[in-house]
Amino acid sequence: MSITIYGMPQSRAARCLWMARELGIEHANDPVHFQKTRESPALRAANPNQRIPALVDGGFTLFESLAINLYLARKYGAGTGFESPTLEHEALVTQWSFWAMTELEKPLLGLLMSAFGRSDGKEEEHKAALERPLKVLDAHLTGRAWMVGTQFGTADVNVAAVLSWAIPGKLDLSRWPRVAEWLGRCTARPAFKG
Ligand SMILES: N[C@@H](CCC(=O)N[C@@H](CS)C(=O)NCC(=O)O)C(=O)O
Repeated sequence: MSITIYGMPQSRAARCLWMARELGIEHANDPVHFQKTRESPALRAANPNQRIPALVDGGFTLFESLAINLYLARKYGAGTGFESPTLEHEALVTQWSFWAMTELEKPLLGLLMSAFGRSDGKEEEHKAALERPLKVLDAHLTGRAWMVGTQFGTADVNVAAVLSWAIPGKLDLSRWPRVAEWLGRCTARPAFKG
């Protein structure tokens, strides 16, 4: 069965490419540009929203970056730190993945766009919106190395993949030292850099 991840690496597809590399999955990348998503019939077949990323795994298609990562981990993570040993572990991985998308992504995107010269004039609003979730994350990471359980895993990839926009978005994380330190460890992984 062949696996293709649609989407240029400089997009949300990076999240799924990171996960695929962590899992050591053989995969192809069709680097559909985010400005040309409507020009790819193959992408449309995989994702009717015509957004990247999308996954094709044999005859199965899936969209939504973090849902793709949850699927890849569940399907290909057996015997690795990406396998959830219990229902509760899996539930926490899901919880933090949804949390990253709903609490972090939008304000981070605002800061990212601003750093790329496309400011919406709401930088202070975006920073204010991040205060509460970053405080929660900093408290969560107190006394623990990784998001869920004792090993680097799916929740780390999903949350760090979203939060990594803080780096190009020039968000100063020094007020949340455990977040900064954990994000540094996640983004130092060869599979992230790849
Ligand atoms: N929630 C989706 C968002 C996907 C998304 O908006 N992707 C952007 C690129 S990073 C895109 O495809 N933009 C082009 C478009 O909307 O036409 C996910 O995480 O997969």
